[in-house]
Amino acid sequence: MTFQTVAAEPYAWPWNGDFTPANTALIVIDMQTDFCGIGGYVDSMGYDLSLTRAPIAPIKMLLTRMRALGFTIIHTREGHRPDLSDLPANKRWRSRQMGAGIGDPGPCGKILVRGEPGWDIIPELYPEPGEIVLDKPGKGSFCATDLELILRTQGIVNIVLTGITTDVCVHTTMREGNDRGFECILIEDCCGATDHGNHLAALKMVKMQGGVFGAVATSSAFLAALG
Ligand code: C5J
Repeated sequence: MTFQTVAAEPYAWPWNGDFTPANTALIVIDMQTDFCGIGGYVDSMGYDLSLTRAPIAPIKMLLTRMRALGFTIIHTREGHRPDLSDLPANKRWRSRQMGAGIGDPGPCGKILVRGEPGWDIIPELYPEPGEIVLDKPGKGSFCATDLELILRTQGIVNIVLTGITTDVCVHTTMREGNDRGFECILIEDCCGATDHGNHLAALKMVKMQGGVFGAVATSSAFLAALG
């Protein structure tokens, strides 16, 4: 089963038209309570949760369709070991400046610590049995994880990026994937940032230089390509 290309910017994606469930993975990045739930990390820093919650419904639609078509689905979770041995001191210090110290107790348990309630993926987008769940200590999904090994082993060449936040974990993952030769597309309404201007700027950055990191499309354009 080969799909038609996606009406994306700045080019019809993927570049070579080779788009099948066997060679394409959907990555849902960090849809955790800590990033979009009441009392989580982003909420504790005082950011507007409506911005990071906006992609929930569009992701759900994409996820449902791509699950049904047999695409590889990968969920990521940003978080640290309970003993915080993988938490850089500067990352902790910076978060404490914002009143939301990573590793410190909060309304949803210890902030961004594996196994805590706030670190878990939100119920609306919870992984189904058999889907890949990747724990990452950093912003990018390739750093200190086995993501590249999984993608190469599964024969994945195309990556569909969704999740939060557009300008941080989604962008870092897209850049890392692009540098490794993966063909990336960011689904704009399936992403959100803590600042709307940063979301828009992140989309614009992808589209420079003929698609310096890949392409950008709406979920409706992506779903239209799936038929
Ligand atoms: C951040 C993320 N923004 N998932 N993490 O700290 O983008």
